[in-house]
Amino acid sequence: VLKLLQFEMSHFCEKARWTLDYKRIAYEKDTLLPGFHVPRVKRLTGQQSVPVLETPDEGYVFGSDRIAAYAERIGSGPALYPANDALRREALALEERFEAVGHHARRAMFGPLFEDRDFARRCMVGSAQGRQRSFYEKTFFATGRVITMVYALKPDRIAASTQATVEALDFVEQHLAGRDYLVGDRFTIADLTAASLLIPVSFPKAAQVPLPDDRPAPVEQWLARFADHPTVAWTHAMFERHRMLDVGRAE
Ligand SMILES: N[C@@H](CCC(=O)N[C@@H](CS)C(=O)NCC(=O)O)C(=O)O
Repeated sequence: VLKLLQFEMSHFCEKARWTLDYKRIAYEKDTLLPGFHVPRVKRLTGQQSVPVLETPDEGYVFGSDRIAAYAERIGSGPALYPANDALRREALALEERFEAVGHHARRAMFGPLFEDRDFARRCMVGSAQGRQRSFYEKTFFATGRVITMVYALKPDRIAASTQATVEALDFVEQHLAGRDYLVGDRFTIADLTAASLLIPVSFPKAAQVPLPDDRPAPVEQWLARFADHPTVAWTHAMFERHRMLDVGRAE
C-alpha cells in the first residue's frame, strides 16, 4: 500500500491527501513532526520537504504537484486535469502559480501564529501522543527557532508575503469572474491547488488541517481580516463540494 510521509498541519500535504482521496487511492499516513522530519526525508529523497509518497513503482515521489500527477495516472475517480490541451496547459500554469502562493500564505500566517509560541507548538505537534509529544514539547524552544529560520519569519518577509497573499485572493476573484471553477467549467487541479494552498487564510472546516479552537488574538485577527473575501468563501465551497474523504483509505 502507498505511504504518505506528511505533516498534519500542512497545506501542501492536504493538497496531496486531497488528490489521493479524490482519485480514490488507498494510502497510509506516516505523520512526521516539523523539524524532526529532516534527516529521514533527506535520506529518502535528497530534499527535506513533505509531502513524500512512497510508491511501489516510482520510488519516493515528492512535491505535491508530482504526487497529484501520479495520483491521476494510477487512480480512478474523475479526471483532475482537463483532456483538452489548451485547458490542461492553463490548469498546470495555475497550479504552478499557486505553489508560490502556498509559500507566501504560510509565511504570512506563521507571522501571527508564532507570536504565540505555545499555540504554534500545539499546532505543530497536532495529535501526536505519548513520549513523542512530550519530547517535542520540551524541545520546541529550539525547534521553534529552526522553523522560524527555515520559513524566514522576519517582519519584512512576512509583510511581503502578506501582500502576495492578498494579491492571490484578488487574482482568484478576478479570474473566476463569477464562475465556479478556474479552468473550463468543472473542478480541476487548478481549483484543488488554489483552495488547498490558500488554507492558511481560510482554514475551511472540510479541510483536513486542524487549527485548535482557542486561537490567540493575532491568529483571530489574521483570519478575521480575510473572512469576508469572496475567494475565502470560494475555497470553502471547493472543499465542501469536492473534498471526498476516506475513500478506500487503508488505515
Ligand atoms: N513544493 C513542495 C512544497 C512542500 C512544502 O513546502 N512542505 C513544507 C510543509 S507545508 C515542509 O515540508 N517544510 C519543512 C521543510 O521544508 O523542511 C510541494 O508542493 O510539495
